[in-house]
Amino acid sequence: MKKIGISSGLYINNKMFNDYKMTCVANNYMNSVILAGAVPFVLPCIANENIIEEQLKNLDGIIFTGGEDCSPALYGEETLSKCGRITPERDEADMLFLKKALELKIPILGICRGTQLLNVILGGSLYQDLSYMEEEAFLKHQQEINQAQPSHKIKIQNNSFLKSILGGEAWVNSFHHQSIKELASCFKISAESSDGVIEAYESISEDYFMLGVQWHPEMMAARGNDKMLELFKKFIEKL
Ligand SMILES: [Mn+2]
Repeated sequence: MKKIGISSGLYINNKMFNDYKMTCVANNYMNSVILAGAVPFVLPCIANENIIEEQLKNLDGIIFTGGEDCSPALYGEETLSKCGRITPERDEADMLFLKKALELKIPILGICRGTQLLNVILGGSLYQDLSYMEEEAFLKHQQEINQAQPSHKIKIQNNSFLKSILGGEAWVNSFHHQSIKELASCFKISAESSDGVIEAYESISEDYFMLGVQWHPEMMAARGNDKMLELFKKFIEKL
């Protein structure tokens, strides 16, 4: 069975030990990978290149998961007032994971923060809040309904890998207040929402398979959405 690494974050959820950080990642990622027929391995958020290299050597694919905002310094901007919480230690660990994954040519699936992070590390930038877009996004991208419930549509580009999975249009959920501004030159847009938000991209080069999605397919796939499960299955088939 294929082995999929799943990036994680560091969180404090113990009042007694308020500097007691725990490696955390939502179970939906693991459940989606298992439902798609592969084996998940949680990658602890540790910025140590040697450890990361040893971990990645054994993996067939990596999922960069959702989480906090990326540090705007990564794309050369000062932090604006509407930027959310940033976690430099996670940024640093994720950067090393990406560097090694590219060296080892391990295919990557980015989800939400993961998608934004790959874009900024590879030379792109973000709107620190959707309200900073030149023409402000009019859809509700921070939905307030059940996480498995889709809330807006995306239009998917012809000739994209994503189209071979989801077709020309799909309903997605949405839990992001930032979005891609400049797309890194190694990517092409795979999907956009009707208000001009880049909702998915994929790598141009066949040598490095990367697919980034701005929504959370794992929340939908783990709760019975077969179309979104197909996204994980097709990613895993490609490995
Ligand atoms: Mn959205």
